[in-house]
Amino acid sequence: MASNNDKRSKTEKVIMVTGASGLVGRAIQAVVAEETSRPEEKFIFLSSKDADLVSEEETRLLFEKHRPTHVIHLAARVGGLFANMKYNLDFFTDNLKINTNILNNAFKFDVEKVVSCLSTCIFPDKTTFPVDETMIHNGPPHPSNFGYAYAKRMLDVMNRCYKDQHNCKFTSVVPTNVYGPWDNFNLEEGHVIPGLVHKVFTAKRDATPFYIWGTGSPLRQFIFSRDLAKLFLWAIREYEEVDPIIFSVGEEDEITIKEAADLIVEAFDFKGPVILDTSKSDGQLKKTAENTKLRKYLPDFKFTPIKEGIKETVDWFVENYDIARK
Ligand code: NAP
Ligand code: GFB
Repeated sequence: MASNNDKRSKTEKVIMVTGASGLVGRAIQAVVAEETSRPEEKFIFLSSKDADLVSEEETRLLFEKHRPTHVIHLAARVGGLFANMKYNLDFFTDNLKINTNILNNAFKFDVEKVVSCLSTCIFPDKTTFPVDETMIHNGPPHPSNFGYAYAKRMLDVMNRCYKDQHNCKFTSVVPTNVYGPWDNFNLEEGHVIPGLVHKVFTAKRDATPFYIWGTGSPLRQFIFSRDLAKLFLWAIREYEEVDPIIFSVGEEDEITIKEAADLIVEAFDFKGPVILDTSKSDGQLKKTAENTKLRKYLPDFKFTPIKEGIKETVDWFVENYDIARK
């Protein structure tokens, strides 16, 4: 296939970002806009309106049109615990097709580097904690999201196959639960922090109780979307391994769902009743990850404190209620 940089200067990078209209993609757009511009880098931010990546042909046409040298691959069927439990099959088939189409075309179009996105929910459920990058395939994931988890594990498998057979530099990063502006605040589809933010907003407006689903005791490590965006840009520019790398706050920053809810209640200055609805599932009780490998590369990277990140997310939702996904 014609090489990418016939007319381009040897150093020019065309960085195609799939799934750029979502939580993580919008944060990457914001960080790139804030950064000192790098003339050798040209970013192309895409959404499903540009192409349905489940379609092999639409994906091929996208690569033909943009001829990227680098790809940050974020696009995926994404959802919280309750969406995963309801649509395990769709999360498996859609993500398997999307990821296969991206890597196959990245190879066909001579892409120099692909950084894809896994998730810490793909690690085995029955394991020792904290988990590290070597443990991804050590047993079944949690049943609530095994469809999504196996499709994401296959991304790592394909990266290794492309390295093995064609010496491609296709790699992946493994974030913990992400939150921030532009998240999906839909109560059925969304993740816990946007779900709780939406529910406190409504409870305060309507003077009704605020319901936290489950017991509130499961533990999570939350990474603010802007921090993750900075780490993605570091990875596409400097991370040279095919092996995955976990992007997470430290174990010491792990909090319970109830503690996250308390921070959201505080950010809204909500004074109404807070009720735990234990008829709802808790899902995975913990998925503690360690970030030793990241700290080896970036010992001084500063994560946004959860209290600050949650306040910024609450303010964003209040200001953008009309356009927010909900
Ligand atoms: P999101 O807000 O739901 O955004 C998903 C993005 O993917 C959107 O830009 C969407 O485009 C695009 N997309 C979905 N289906 C597509 C399709 N068939 N064809 C083309 N584009 C499609 O998701 P996110 O939270 O930013 O997640 C980004 C990445 O991080 C995903 O790979 C996800 O698995 C991973 N991740 C997320 C979390 C988390 O807590 N959110 C944690 C770990 C890993 P439209 O806007 O046009 O629909
Ligand atoms: O973010 P979340 O939906 O998914 O969090 P996971 C679920 C936890 O939050 C459970 C509690 O313990 C729920 O009981 N929770 C309390 C709520 N209130 C709410 C609420 O209003 N909405 C939601 N959604 N949860 C996902 C995986 O697991 O993690 C995905 O299923 C993905 O595939 C994501 O990997 C990062 O953290 O349990």
